[in-house]
Amino acid sequence: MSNRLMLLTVLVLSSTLLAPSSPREAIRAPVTARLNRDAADPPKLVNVSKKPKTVEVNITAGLAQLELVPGTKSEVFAYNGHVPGPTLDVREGDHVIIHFRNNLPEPTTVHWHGIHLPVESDGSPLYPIAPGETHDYEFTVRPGTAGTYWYHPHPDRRTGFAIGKGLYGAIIVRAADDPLPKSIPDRLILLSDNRFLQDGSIDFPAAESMHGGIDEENGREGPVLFVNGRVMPTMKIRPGEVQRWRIANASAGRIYRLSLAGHTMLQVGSDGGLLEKPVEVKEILLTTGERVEVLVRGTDAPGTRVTLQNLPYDRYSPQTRPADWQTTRDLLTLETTSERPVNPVAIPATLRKIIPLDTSKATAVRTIVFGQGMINGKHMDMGRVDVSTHVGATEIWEITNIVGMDHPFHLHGFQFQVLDRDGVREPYLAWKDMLNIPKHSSARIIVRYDDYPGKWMFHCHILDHEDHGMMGVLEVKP
Ligand SMILES: [Cu+2]
Repeated sequence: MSNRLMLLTVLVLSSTLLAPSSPREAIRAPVTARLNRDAADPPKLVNVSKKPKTVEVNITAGLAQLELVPGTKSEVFAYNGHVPGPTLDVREGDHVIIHFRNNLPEPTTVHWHGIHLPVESDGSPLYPIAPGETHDYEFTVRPGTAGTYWYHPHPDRRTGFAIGKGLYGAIIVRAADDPLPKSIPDRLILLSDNRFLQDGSIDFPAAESMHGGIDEENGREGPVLFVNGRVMPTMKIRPGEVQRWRIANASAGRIYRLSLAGHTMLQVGSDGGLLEKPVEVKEILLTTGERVEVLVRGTDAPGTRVTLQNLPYDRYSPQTRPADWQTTRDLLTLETTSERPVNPVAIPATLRKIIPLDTSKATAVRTIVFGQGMINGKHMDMGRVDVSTHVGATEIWEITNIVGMDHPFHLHGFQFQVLDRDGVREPYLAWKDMLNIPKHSSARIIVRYDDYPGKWMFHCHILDHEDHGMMGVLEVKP
């Protein structure tokens, strides 16, 4: 890697000078007039079951031609013909059955990111579905896990390609007893970015090319930023209205630093559902695969337009940092309508109780070292077990990033709690399945494997890193 990195450094320095005319930058933000479309939520999967507390849906992954960028057709991979895929909307306690068909020309899986489920339904690379094959994914939604999740393919070494081609969708798990007032509307904000060639095709440069090398190093990014598959859409809010935004990062490598100009947001949830108490935030750092739920209040005068922006965040190593990384990018417009003001709603001071996992019960401390492209000095081997444990065990994982770029950690199957970052105690309790580990830093998490024995994945969620082996296997024995 290091020789290649040096080579890349030279190439990037020279490519930076040439960048403005690069054909890979051909499609940027298209003409503004075409952009102001409503940030309509993606369609929802239709429940075909008549049984109580049962959700039965059909998902087919296949090829499609879609206008992702207005005025340009792209060949994509799509769930039920849509990018993003239709939203899976379920309730705690529901039994969920997904009849899945793979109409793609390559093997795939569906991973239900963040959902606590039997290992056979996790859609890890250990359970591929061949072209033309079908598979039923099945799980019961655990009480206490209401929140925002997402689903995407997780095939061996092809995850970045398959998601980049268009395979990603949201999952909303609703609570039996949500403490937030029912009058608060919720809006999905599913973030993604992509890169296109002039003919509209999605740009996946050859692995051995200079751009392919930069993608492998950085994690593939693109200049076109999408919210729910739309470029710079408009969302509306009534004066005084409070909206619940469910924000998910489905990008391959981009880490978002979100800011709603002039507004604070009230964070109420993270990956595994609600926090104990709302937290006022000015900006949100959202790593790949991560989710956050925030309340946004319409405090502006009718007709006011504000922008949700992505502020610069330096997750990169200096060698391959994009030339324009310091550019602030617009994601969506929030427009205050001239409708009559909404009566104020009271936000509860306490959302729920999260019981901290007991560090004195930990039976092992695992050391996980993120190097460039490797975990603990090894590349992924599906035949190897990297961490072996058993159902019921509580463990502390000490995750250290020894290199000069961020690596986001993801654990399949089990939500964890963050204990501390660089020795600084986590300020509040939350259930997490994603944790950004910034360059040259470390964090400690605690996890309990309550049930569901089997072989689970843990990995860096920069898709290019994961595909190139930055992944390990956790075996939870019965
Ligand atoms: Cu990584």
